[in-house]
Amino acid sequence: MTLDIGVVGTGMMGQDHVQRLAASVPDARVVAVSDVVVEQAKRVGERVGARVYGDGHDLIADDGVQAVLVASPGPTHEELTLACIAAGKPVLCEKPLAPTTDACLRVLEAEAALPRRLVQVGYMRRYDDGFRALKQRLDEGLVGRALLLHCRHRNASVPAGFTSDMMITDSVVHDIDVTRWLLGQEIVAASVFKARPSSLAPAGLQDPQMVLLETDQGVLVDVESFVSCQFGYDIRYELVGETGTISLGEEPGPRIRQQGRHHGPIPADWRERFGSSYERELQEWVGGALRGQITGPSCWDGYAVTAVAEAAVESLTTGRRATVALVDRPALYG
Ligand code: ISE
Repeated sequence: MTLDIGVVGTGMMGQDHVQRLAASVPDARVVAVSDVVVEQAKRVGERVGARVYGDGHDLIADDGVQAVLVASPGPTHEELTLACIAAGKPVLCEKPLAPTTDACLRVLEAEAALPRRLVQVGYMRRYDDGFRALKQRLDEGLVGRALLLHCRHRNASVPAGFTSDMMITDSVVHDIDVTRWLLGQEIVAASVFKARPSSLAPAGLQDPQMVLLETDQGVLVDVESFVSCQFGYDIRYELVGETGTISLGEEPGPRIRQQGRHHGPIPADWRERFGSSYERELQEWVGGALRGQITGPSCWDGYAVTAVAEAAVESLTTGRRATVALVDRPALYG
């Protein structure tokens, strides 16, 4: 069986997904693409023989499209995901589910009225071998109960227009998702601390930031968000349990010892670091959509992550600890 997919948005991530679906997901076929920049959609569509639209809603309405991947900018996610729900089509929505909790709640309410899930949110770190091994060891009780989680999230640089809020809403959202998934706990408060800004950060960017998250079971999580680190894409975790620690990402690639030195590669960006996670995310999503069972990050996860990010942005603005209050979890999300 093959899943005929329409991809909305052919910018950097949309192009990446189209290429990956074509190259690495045998059960998928990209049959349509859309972008407000139609010329770009045409260029991307031509490579895979897909129909081309200038409006994502027309793509969703196309009877030949069985499932939709939304990779357009965040503010468009709510209306496009709602349109997929109304059309009864499975949708993989790139992060965030939507930029505000109110918008996420509207999507959540629409999906929660259905008998089964249609929406998956693109938090791809859950598909990474290292993150999965970390979770498995923790769940097996290897280091006892989790007490602390240290996360480092460093980008070499960011594009023009990247703001201090986006260091949370675009970057730290991944660490928020990993925290909730890894620990199986909700985050109840966020506090953001401003470090001395790097002289190499774009003017006006509060970079780096330290984000402190508190979970409902008292685990403390610190996230270093540093998006002008210059040297590469550097993602590291250390989980501190009662009897030991589990760490991840210290040596992301092969380590070479030669001529009195040791060195190794550092990924340039997340597409390189998480390439195999994106691949597995797409493979599992396509398999799930064909079986009618979507199991990846849910609308609930998308909503909870945005709610925590909103609290963290509030803390960045006010300088005070901000609490997170979630609505009751609908039955659809277990
Ligand atoms: C980027 O938009 C992503 O989603 C990456 O996964 C993240 O690590 C990076 O910091 C963001 O800018």
